[in-house]
Amino acid sequence: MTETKKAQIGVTGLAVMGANLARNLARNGYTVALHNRSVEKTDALLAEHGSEGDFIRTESLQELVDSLESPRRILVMVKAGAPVDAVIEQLEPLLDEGDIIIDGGNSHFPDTIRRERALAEKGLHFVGVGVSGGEEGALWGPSIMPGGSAESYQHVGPLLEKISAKAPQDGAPCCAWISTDGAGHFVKMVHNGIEYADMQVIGEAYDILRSIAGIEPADQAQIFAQWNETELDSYLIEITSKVLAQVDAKTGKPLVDVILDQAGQKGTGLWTAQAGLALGSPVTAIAESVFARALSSSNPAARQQAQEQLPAGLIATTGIAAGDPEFVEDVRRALFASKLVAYAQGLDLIARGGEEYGWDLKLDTIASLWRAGCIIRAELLDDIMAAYKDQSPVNMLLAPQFTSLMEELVPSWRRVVAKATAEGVPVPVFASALSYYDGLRRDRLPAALIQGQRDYFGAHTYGRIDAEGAFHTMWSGDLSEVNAADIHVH
Ligand code: NBP
Repeated sequence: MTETKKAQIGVTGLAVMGANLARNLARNGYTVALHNRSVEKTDALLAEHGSEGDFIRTESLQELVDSLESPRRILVMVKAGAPVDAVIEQLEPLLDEGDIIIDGGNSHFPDTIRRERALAEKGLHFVGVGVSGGEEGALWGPSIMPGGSAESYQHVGPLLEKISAKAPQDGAPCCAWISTDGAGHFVKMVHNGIEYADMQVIGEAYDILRSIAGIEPADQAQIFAQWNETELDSYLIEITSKVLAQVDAKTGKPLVDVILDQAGQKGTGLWTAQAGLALGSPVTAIAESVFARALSSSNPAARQQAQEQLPAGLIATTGIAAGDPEFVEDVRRALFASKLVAYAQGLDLIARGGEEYGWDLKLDTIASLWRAGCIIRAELLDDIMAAYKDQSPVNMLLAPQFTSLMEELVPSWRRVVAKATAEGVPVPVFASALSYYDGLRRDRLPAALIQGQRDYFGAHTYGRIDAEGAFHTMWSGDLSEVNAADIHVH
């Protein structure tokens, strides 16, 4: 009797992402067992793409498990949240010690930490994998950020690396083990947070060019295409040029003018901002970009009334001639500087996350994984990778390649933020990123005053510049009185 052929990996959840990852695995020579809660998706995939590779059709999770070689590798691509727990609960009793469940969805990292612990107690591996690149990436090569135990990576790493994007610079796979349990999903979450900020700064540049320099979308499409030849070279700048060039078939207007200006979100930007708040990592550019989407969409009635009722109070400034190339260059530099801040903040959050959750994270490796396949892929990532490879800057902006760049960018950045503010064009990320930059480099921050206020109303104590320890002042109503009653608390 001949043994039935076993699959090297199983995929359950065959919506867009699962189906494309399954096809990618099969195209790369793996035998892939297919499963979906409702069998229609499995059959549709086989009908359309069954000839692309070696697939095994299964109708139940038991059949899926039985079709796999040992240790079993099962990629779960169902909707993030409760469905992942539901699938794990059904799979767990069917599996043997050492088998591996891979969650390739956008799960929240605390859930991944919880699931990994629970399954490890039962002798099963759980690998939370961040996958970026959308539908196309999943099919042709996404950026992959796997967490989980080092041991489980030995079993899943080769497959994931094989199907991942390859960096055009050196052909390296955009997949490498990040660290234990939720590290992969944490890094993917921050990737998405940076993506929010990157998209918002591009949006702000577009708005400034349109409102202040009077440049229409078709001409801006050319400008963004040119910018894509500079250090701004990135996927998001490239698609911006294409979006701005698009004409609406129905009205003949630029498509961007007929799209409702209310941005949606699915939650990973929110999670990044929440993590920044929880870990005390100032991801202001990311948080502002999440809020900018909320401002655009959460209360249309308030926006409508504000347009009619709130005074603009514009300030007269030197005029900008239509299409002024110097101003356009200022905007390009302001965009680049703001984008650098978004990356610096995101990487700072990743470093803080590593400290908090005990992950040994390599920022140069993480930057290298984003060079292809994912939405934030950009030329800039080569410099970021180099910055963290050669040294360990306490902040990305303090790596020599970026400090020297700032020399050239900052005056433009200040001019653009000042001009936009005077003209009433909202620039939440340009402006907050600049404030973050100034906050970092400021010799004395008003935090001293805040500490005084906190000690006044709550005896929270403060540190002194000239002595160690915590101090409390016996605050007097008489402001001229010397505070001789300072107490050194500990
Ligand atoms: P969806 O997030 O739309 O999920 C649909 C799949 O989940 C279907 O296969 C569905 O089965 C299955 N499912 C649900 Br819903 N509840 C289930 C349950 N209780 N038990 C078993 N299966 C269940 O699919 P997607 O857009 O392919 O995304 C998959 C994951 O990848 C998500 O976490 C997503 O956030 C992430 N992701 C998506 C993208 C993207 O560009 N779309 C990019 C990166 C990551 P059914 O067919 O029987 O209803």
